[in-house]
Amino acid sequence: MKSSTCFVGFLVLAGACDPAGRAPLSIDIEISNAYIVEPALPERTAMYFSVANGGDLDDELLAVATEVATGEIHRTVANGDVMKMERVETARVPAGGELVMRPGSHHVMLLDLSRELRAGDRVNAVLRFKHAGAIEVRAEVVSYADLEAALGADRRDRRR
Ligand SMILES: [Cu+2]
Repeated sequence: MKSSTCFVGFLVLAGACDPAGRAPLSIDIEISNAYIVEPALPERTAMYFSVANGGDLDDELLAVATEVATGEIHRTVANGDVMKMERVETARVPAGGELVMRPGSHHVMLLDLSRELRAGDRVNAVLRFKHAGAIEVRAEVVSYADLEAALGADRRDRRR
């Protein structure tokens, strides 16, 4: 009897957001710095965010959907001297680590935008993870210069 009660409790913890991260196999995914660049071309742009994994399980970002476009997960790779981007199926978020999207690295391409986006707009998005499931975020549309400033400032803040 006692062990079955524990087992149920464990399952609940495994699916919960436990900031203390003490439960076995806890899942603790936190999204920050969600930005979309004000599009230079009318039909496409890039989205960036950071995913911190405070849990015990490696997780994977599987898909990104927004109210203005479906997202493709991309990464930028060096091909000799040429930087090019390629689509990837998933992006890994290691346990105790983070996935930081930024220009020149991982990003989400938003293709075939359904409406015009201006700096200051907010866009609802759903990020889908292998273990954490669906997480809703609200991304702010910013100019490219403001994106660099926001990510640069955040990087300084994170130095310990
Ligand atoms: Cu891309």
